[in-house]
Amino acid sequence: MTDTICALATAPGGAIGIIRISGPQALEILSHVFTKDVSQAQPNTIHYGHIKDRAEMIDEVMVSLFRAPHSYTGEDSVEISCHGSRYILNKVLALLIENGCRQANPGEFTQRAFLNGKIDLSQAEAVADLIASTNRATHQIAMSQLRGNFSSQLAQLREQLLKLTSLLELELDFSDHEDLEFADRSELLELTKTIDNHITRLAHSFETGQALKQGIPVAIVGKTNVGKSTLLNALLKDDRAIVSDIHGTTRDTIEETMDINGIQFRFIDTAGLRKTDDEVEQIGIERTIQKIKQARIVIWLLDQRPTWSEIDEMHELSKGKKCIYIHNKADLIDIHKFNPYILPLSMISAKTGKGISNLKKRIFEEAERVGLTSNANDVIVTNARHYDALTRAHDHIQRVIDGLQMQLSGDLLSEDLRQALDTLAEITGGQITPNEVLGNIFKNFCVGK
Ligand SMILES: Nc1nc2c(ncn2[C@@H]2O[C@H](COP(=O)(O)OP(=O)(O)OP(=O)(O)O)[C@@H](O)[C@H]2O)c(=O)[nH]1
Ligand SMILES: [Mg+2]
Repeated sequence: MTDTICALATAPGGAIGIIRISGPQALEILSHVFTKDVSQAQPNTIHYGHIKDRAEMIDEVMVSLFRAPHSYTGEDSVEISCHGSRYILNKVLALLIENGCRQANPGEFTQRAFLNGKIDLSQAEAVADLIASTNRATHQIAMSQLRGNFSSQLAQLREQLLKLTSLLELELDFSDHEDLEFADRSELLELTKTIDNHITRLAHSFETGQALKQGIPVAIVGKTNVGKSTLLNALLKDDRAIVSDIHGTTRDTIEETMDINGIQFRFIDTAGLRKTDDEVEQIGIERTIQKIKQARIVIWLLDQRPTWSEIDEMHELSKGKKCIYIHNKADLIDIHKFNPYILPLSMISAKTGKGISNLKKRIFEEAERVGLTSNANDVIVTNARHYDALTRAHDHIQRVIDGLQMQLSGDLLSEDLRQALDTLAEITGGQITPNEVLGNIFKNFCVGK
């Protein structure tokens, strides 16, 4: 990392555009194009001046100076706040390149922060997640990961694995001394199981992480014409789906995301369930059944009292799902004459909007109940690379558990232990990380980060 890199760090079109420079020559190169020589200036200072191309003034700017190792990248760095004109920004970048900078690759500043030991790999990935976060939940997860909560849990697992390794090694070193007794094997087994539980818990959080990232899937299902599409529109406050009194209006599924209390939900309007000879409608109904399977929460919408066999059918189709039973078209019901259902359910009118805000509250509470919301310090795995490593570490630990139970000797277990350690180290980049892995991680970053 002997070269000095530069890039535009802000999205084009704003009033201000920030250009970042990082590397050993950062301050010298800036001084070539700035009205003031800042090559010997104090770190953590801001300077007013002009960017110039020989005699021509390009822009009036503020520059912030940072010195290694106290900067984002851990190198000497500069941030130039220019006016946000595309012409100015391109001109300043061209000037910097002309004076010895190289245009940065996507994520290269963060990659340097990682290589200089400012953050570990999972924290670097959290930076990208933070930039991509669109709601409170994904923001909180990324923040927690960036602050090192995940890293410290991994460090704790590493410590326990090392302890286990040393206990097994001790057993090996003194295995000739039959009269000496070492760590009780059942204690080793307990420790291994504790480690495995922790790894499994982290791996399982991936499903929650995915749901929070992509929106918790909520399927709106029921018979034809009960008002599913009207409900989707009412939830979104948007005329998204076609509504008509013709049975079987919705054929394909319609998905839209929406925020409730900072959690993203993905509502899925589906084709109404009924017996039909229409081939296209039949395909739609099959999709409805697929969507029920993929959903975390199922809203069963009704507009009349269901029969026992219909109730059985609903239970059968949505087995294992969180179900919310709702009676729609409350505006058509004379509440005094209404015969209550066998199912516990609430009333709404998708058409008038009555009961919709209560329904939203209820949906949020159901998500909370199944552990789909997040708190500031929760560690929730959202990254497929991390999930993959955790799953592999779990497999190795599982083999250690089996081995301990079969009374295998320590040397037969140590290989799997070492593999588990290496696999977990891949997450934080503690092991030497191959270039292609690094390339894959950082290529999805924006330039300038
Ligand atoms: N009075 C009243 N009518 C409603 C209400 N909700 C929906 N409707 C009407 O019921 C009819 C069917 O509504 P849709 O939303 O298309 O029903 P759907 O369940 O999506 O129907 P399919 O797509 O055919 O399965 C339309 O004429 C709506 O205007 C309501 O709360 N009250
Ligand atoms: Mg519909």
